[in-house]
Amino acid sequence: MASKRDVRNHVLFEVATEVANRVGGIYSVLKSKAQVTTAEYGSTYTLLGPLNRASAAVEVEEIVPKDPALIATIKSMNDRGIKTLYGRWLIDGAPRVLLFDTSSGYYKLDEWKGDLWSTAGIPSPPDDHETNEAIVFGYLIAWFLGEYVYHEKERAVVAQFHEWLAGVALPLCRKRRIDVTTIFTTHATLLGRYLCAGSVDFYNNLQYFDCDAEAGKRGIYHRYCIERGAAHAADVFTTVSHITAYESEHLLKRKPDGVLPNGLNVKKFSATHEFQNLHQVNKEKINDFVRGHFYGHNDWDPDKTLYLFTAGRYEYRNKGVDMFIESLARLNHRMKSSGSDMTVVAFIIMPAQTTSLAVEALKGQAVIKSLHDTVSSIERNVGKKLFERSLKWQEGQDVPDEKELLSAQDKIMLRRRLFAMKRHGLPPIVTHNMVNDAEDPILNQIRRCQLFNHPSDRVKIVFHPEFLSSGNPVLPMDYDDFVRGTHMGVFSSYYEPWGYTPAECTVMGVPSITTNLSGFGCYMEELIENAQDYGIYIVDRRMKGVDDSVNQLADYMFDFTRKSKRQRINQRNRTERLSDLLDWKRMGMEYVKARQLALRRAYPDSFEGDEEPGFFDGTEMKITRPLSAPGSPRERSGMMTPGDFASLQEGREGLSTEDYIAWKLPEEEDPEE
Ligand code: U2F
Ligand code: UDP
Ligand code: G6P
Repeated sequence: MASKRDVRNHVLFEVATEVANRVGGIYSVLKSKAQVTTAEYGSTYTLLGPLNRASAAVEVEEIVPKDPALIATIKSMNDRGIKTLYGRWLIDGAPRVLLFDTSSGYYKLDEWKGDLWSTAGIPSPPDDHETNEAIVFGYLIAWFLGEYVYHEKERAVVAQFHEWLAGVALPLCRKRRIDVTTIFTTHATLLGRYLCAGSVDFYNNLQYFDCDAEAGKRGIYHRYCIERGAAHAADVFTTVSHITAYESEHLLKRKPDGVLPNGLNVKKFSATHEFQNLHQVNKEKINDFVRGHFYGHNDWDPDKTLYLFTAGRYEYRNKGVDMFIESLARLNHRMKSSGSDMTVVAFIIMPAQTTSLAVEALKGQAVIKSLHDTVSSIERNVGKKLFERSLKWQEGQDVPDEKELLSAQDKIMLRRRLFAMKRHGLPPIVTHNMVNDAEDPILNQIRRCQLFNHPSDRVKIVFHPEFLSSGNPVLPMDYDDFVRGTHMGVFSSYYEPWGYTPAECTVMGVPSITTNLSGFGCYMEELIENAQDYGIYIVDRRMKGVDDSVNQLADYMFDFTRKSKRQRINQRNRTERLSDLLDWKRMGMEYVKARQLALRRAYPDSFEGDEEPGFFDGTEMKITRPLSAPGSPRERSGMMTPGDFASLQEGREGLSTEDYIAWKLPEEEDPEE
């Protein structure tokens, strides 16, 4: 390999299938990270992805490239029939994107499949569309990179690939000795996801799985080969959390070089308590929904009601919905037997197959709206009458009698509304008509646990089998606003490489419960002493038996119901204060280190004399408990989660990016109650 390339002024490409195209969590990663990466690289950063015309039309604005090497490369590919779109992704940071129309590369599919088999030993069955897409995309990327470094001879090129779907190019770069340095970042492993969704004791058996056989049994052997090939062919291999690093070591047979945790683009309000106000405003909107949904049963005090929720893609076991419902049943029992005057409404937001909104759910909102309209109209009539009577009042007369203010007609109208609120059955669990009501795992678990929204239940359940949107007539709120209005998010995942949902709660100042099997949970547990004080609760699903974990979750929720309003407000302040920890301004540091390591591995001569960056040496600061005085971070060293992977949060020396500020615990604290 040439070693003369300029490593300081290198060019960066990031390759993924979710560039300007939302599918899952990788889109969240790329989009939220864009701002810090463009701040660092400017025009030398380009995201490469497949072209999805529908979403590109909305998210991308076409522009003309300026980099001569890029112009020459695109032209050469266009001349051979490959269609591309170069533009700016219309998000914060406005990064440059180059999207490849994979359909224009299908004329070479058979040739490429043959080549993949002969050069990398990776088979590909004929009828797997997703894999075919991955192959065409991978070959287009390898083609692009090969041409690009032919035209760009001065600067070094770093290419970072996310997930197996973008990984086919990695073995090709290696085989063809393309003069780029590569990073492969996996956000989950295929086998991990499949094995966990079944009923295996995953974490205790990680060392023992016969990966080839397990992949074969599930019909994903060829995909597994791509994933494993990508992990081995990359100069630097990383994952999003220590727990996934451990998993990758055993399932992909390469120990990751480091961990690149996921950050968020934290938006600060100018008034620090603004997020508390937003909680109140959005909680009112949830109150409105609840009044409608539970019409005829609103016998509890909205001020003594707590909103808990879980949300995500419908992965019943992986996302821990089984455990959440079971714990809610135990919580219900404990609240009843302790005579609690609180009510918990637990929301489950997970898209499932539905046919339409349920009539009963629509009716609930309509009934309450009519009641509201009628009461407003009566209010106006009464006000008008009271004003008229008062105008005519003379000294010596009685003040107007309230009984005369309500007309017979008003009374009839009100009576009608009250009768419309009578209901024979219990308030529904689910807001939609389900395609598979009888077999739906969530509904069956609710049935098994007998959480039927009975008046005596202190825990009520609402299952909303669709992602939230402000255009929905039943619960008209966007997801972010909904989260702000709740009191706590519960994500009791069994398989969760990172888990954006609890991180999003944190930056919005909403406490959350996760597990020590989620990347985010482990990360926070490592970083913060007494995470609970900051509103980060972590259920032990690793060392405890299932029953004990369920009880621990129920305990956390029960303790939460016993907090006073003042305590909840305090806790939200502390939670929100952690948001800087999750900002890409800090998290992005790990990406910087991974790129440095990749350059060092490909061009060792350029780093002669420099000291190795203290990449993975395992020392880490911990955030202390929230005290009135500013906490002094505790020096600690040693292992993190299983697998002996140290954190990349070290080795700040020698890194030029001033932008990635060191994180500091904010100084002032609320006094403890
Ligand atoms: C992880 O979440 P993802 O957003 O990557 O999850 P999905 O988009 O559902 O994709 C998961 C994997 O499953 C595969 C797909 C991915 O490798 O190729 N797959 C498939 O093979 N067939 C299908 O029909 C659908 C999916 C992770 F789980 C989160 O915890 C992280 O927060 C997130 C970001 O790092 O990455
Ligand atoms: N989400 C959403 N609308 C909803 C519920 C969830 O957009 O109604 C988003 C949520 O904000 C988060 C993502 O879905 O960004 C789930 O990401 P996570 O990392 O928790 O899980 P993944 O899907 O990546 O496994
Ligand atoms: C925010 C608002 C307060 C409100 C409180 C309710 O802090 O600023 O005005 O009283 O939320 O908190 P709760 O936990 O009861 O929803």
